Amino acid sequence: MVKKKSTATSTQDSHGQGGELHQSGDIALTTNHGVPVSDNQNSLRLGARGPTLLEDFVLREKIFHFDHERIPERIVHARGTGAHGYFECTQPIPELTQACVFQKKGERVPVFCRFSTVAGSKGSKDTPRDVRGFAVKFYTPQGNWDLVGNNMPVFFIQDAIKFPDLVHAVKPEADRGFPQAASAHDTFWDFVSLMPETLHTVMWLMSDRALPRSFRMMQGFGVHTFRFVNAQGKSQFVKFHWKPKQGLQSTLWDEAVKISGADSDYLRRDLYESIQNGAFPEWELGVQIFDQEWADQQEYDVLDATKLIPEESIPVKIVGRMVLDRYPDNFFAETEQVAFLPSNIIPGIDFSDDPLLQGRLFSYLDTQKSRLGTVNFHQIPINAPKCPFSNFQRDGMMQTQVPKGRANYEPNSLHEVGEAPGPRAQPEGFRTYPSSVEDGSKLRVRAELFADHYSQARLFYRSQSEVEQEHLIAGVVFELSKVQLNHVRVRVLSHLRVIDEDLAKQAAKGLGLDLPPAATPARQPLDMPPSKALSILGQKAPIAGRMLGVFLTDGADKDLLDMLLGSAKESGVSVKIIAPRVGGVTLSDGSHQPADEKVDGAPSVLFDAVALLMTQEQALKLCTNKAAVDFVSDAYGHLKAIGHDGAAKPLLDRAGASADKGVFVIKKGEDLISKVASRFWERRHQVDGKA
Ligand code: HDE
Repeated sequence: MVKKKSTATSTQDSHGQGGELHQSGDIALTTNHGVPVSDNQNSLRLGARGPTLLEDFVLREKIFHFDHERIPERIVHARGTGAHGYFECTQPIPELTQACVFQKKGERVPVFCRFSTVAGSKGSKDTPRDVRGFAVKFYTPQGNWDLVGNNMPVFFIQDAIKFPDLVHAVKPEADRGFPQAASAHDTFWDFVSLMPETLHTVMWLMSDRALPRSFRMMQGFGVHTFRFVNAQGKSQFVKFHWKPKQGLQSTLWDEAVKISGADSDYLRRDLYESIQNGAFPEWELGVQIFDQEWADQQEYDVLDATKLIPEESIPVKIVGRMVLDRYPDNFFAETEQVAFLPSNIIPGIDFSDDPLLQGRLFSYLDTQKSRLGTVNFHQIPINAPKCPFSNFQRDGMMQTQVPKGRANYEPNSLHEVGEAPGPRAQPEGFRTYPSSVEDGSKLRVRAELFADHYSQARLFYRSQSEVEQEHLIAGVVFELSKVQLNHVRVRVLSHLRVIDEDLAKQAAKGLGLDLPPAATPARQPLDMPPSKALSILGQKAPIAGRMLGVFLTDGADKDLLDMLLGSAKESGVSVKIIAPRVGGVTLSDGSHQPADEKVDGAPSVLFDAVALLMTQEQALKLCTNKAAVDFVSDAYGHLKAIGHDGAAKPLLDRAGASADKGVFVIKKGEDLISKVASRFWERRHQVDGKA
């Protein structure tokens, strides 16, 4: 049920002598050079059945342009989707930063935000087990600020020099070209097993965080420590957090696998549909602020991107909100061509010496040149600042600006003879914070505290709820079962022992392997107090923004359907109607109800909860329809709420879905809508073979 934009123009149809359709109308179709085209169906030939002529400039231009339509995909984060919106300051913080976006309550700047997977290529699926990119471009009056983060607050490696190795290891294996978009293979885990600094992020990767139900239901993190600088030149450190108003939600692994078959565009469709339906996704922007003195007292190094700062040690202060309210008009022009640069910062924000961040400052600028082909990529509308920009950089491929006059150098004295001298430096413009380094020697070494590879992996594991720990262990067992090199599995287990003995035991049990001796840590890990904020299940799960699948047959109770739809609307829950055939059904009162989907095309994995409204006769019929039975058995197996009208009982029985707190007869719409965001975890042992 998506609203469509339409632009009506008049079109006249006619048919050519070969029966082909010709459409003419009031908007002229032209060549790229503006020549009106009379026929967009036939190339120029010598006679109706003769050879095509080289002279046909219309054909040649069209094919020539088509041949070059693709640009290189991003080397990582190739698959993504984005949206426009705004950032609004809700809590001014001039005492912390002079950044213009944080000065005045209620002040807004436009943003463009792109979400992505990391490992897969552009045509891969939306729901692999993977980190997600969360990149935001703020178009501020002082230039573009890009906060290029992820949905996890830590990263695999500590030094940019290891990034090509990490990416090679996780991408499809070099000789065979697979697996696509998956970390469950030898080379990734080989790398992990030899690089214990990866383990903290690997814990996140094996957890529910790597299986987001929606881009709208993920947190975002700037990851690195940055600096804020205020108007007096005083600086403090800052970590950035995005907190979704829609709450956090993940899919189960079995769901993710099935979603990728049912809808490989699941997450981008979800973003598109929610924006088109006016349910604009929203996040709060929060900051953790600390100074050098505090940083010096910690057992970990704040410049190490494999470490987070628990919210319990430094609370997250909410300073603004981001709303995404407009889907791009054109995917290629905007989402594909957007170029994020961590080096895009504005006065009031500065970098820290995090060696990963420092490497990124080079990489992104460099990669845009090879992806977008020109140093002028900043002139593409999606990348151009929305404030005036001018300097003496000139020319280059695809230059679209037409500078006037001869001032293309500086200093110049052309103003003395009345000519335009061009732009001049601004003393109040961006100034790098004059931080000092303790040791001024040139060295290829890591700072000592970077050697603690296990404390925060342990912190993360121990901060998960029991259910989440089960998922994490299942993730490790699944991935290591796909690893074919036994010595790699064994080496990973030796690291898990250092993280948490029980985790290692369960993983070894799941793999059917003996526990090897524990790895020897470079630095003894510490026990940090568990952090509630790291668990998804410990947090609120709002129902607004969720999706209900209503499976109907002929004769379904019209009143119950109306109650469900009314209650869903009131609570901001969207609904898809599923029927045995897409033409829809005839309801109990004889009215016709169209369907959004046919049951075979919309399995229950696509919904947060389901309703079954049918007659007993139809329910019995559906017992021999595999798609209908799977619809119910998967909803049950995935621990979702299943509301029904009583008549669906034969189908529930056939699917093995017995009544429990989550499988119930609906009397009123709220009965089901209030449970749309819940999973019935106590049911898991009915379906996981452990009962
Ligand atoms: Fe990236 N990363 N990255 N990365 N990254 C890219 O830039 C790189 C890292 C992130 O939606 C590339 O335009 C290096 C951390 C996002 O367009 C490339 C290192 C974090 C996106 C690149 C890192 C990220 C990218 C590929 C280690 C979270 C997608 C295409 C030093 C804080 C942005 C491109 C979008 C994309 C390099 C590590 C996030 C090759 C060298 C840490 C969200 O430049």
